[in-house]
Amino acid sequence: MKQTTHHVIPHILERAILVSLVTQKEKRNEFLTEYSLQELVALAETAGVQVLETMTQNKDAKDSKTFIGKGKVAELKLRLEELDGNTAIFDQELSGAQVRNLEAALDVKIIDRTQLILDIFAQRANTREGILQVELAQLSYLLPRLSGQGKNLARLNGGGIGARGPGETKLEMDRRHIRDRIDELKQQMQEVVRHRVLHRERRKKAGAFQVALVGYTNAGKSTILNQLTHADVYVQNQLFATLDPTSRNLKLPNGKEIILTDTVGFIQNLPHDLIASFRATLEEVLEADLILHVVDSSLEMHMEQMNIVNAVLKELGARDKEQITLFNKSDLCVTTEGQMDAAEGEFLRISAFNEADLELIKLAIQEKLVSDSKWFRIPANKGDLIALLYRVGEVLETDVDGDDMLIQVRVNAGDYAKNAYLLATYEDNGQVEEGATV
Ligand SMILES: Nc1nc2c(ncn2[C@@H]2O[C@H](COP(=O)(O)OP(=O)(O)OP(=O)(O)O)[C@@H](O)[C@H]2O)c(=O)[nH]1
Ligand SMILES: [Mg+2]
Repeated sequence: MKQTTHHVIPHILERAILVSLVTQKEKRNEFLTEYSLQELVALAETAGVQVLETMTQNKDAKDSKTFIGKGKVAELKLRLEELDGNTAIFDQELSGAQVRNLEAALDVKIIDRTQLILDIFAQRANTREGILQVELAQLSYLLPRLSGQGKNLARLNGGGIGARGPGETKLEMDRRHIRDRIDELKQQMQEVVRHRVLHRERRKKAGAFQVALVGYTNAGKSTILNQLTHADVYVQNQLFATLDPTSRNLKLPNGKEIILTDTVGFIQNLPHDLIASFRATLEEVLEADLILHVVDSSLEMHMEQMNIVNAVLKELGARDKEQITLFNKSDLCVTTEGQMDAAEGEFLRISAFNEADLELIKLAIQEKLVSDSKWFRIPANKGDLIALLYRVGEVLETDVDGDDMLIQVRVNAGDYAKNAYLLATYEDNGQVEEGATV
């Protein structure tokens, strides 16, 4: 049991004991559940909660009424009284009935991991899209947890977690109102999504190579974006510093520009309602030509984090994207060969604060960009095809060979397919001389 601060800190709403239940099933992955509880402490602190102590129960299965067992509920009640706690935060998702039963037994505010994460997102949201997405996720989470028709949400009126966020005034509504609000939010989201899709299509039309920074929260994604593009994205040693995607142009050593996008971080047990609500944002990842998977290699847990990120990518349908793994924060640790074996495909060992490493990242992107392209050999009498090549993709390099023009293009698959009958015969595979390559 971890003892932490017991004196009352003014201005802090929640003084909480954090509770985790390890069932037989989860026991197989003890390392992960232990780490999950540590992460819950970090999440709670990020949300502005004073963490009093943590508590774990090992049990065959969860209790359908109170989640943890009767004896553990009594122990928790005692500790909350002793430490003057007013909140219990559970590391796993609770049902509506479990929340009500625990509230009745303990007479404190009951929060679960999902609610805590949603609360942090609510605090961070500052774009219209982000705000809509968070409210949608919060209400979708809340709806099935309300009991009976017209049950009011009095327990949410005290402020703090569960009551914060864009929808806080709206939360005093019954189910029907919540349902109406969800519909309304979905409609507003459609408008935002339409904008985003338009924007994305414009970028795609422009033929730009798109690279997404993806990874576990706090891995260093925003730092890398800032370092590479001199953007000023918020960087903080905390979970979920970034919520909205930010895109910036990045010039590669060969002079070509690509678009680099920073995205929201992942975490284990990322709430399902959140993934669903954030689909529009996460689709940035699906649009990318290349994923830079940022890993905080200074953490003991980094392999597990990598696997979690890959699992979420799979869920999003982005598993087959080309990936370069960036083992970041190398300045803090010695990375072993064994650690690198787990990376899928290519990897680089870097520190976001090392100039030479930043160059390596740019070169690695450049290499992907070039390997993604085709060469065409256009005879002098087919000059009209050159204009077409500029339309079906991004021209990377041109050269002259006798009367022929050699053109390297990163083609947009769709545009190229439509024109393949004109262009395919002019594809030039491997006949390019040295010096003509980038
Ligand atoms: N020592 C060291 N610290 C780093 C490095 N890269 C990032 N950091 C630190 O790690 C912390 C998190 O960095 P962010 O860039 O905010 O991480 P992120 O992946 O964007 O995190 P979220 O937006 O919360 O998902 C900050 O305190 C950074 O200064 C690195 O290479 N070395
Ligand atoms: Mg970030």
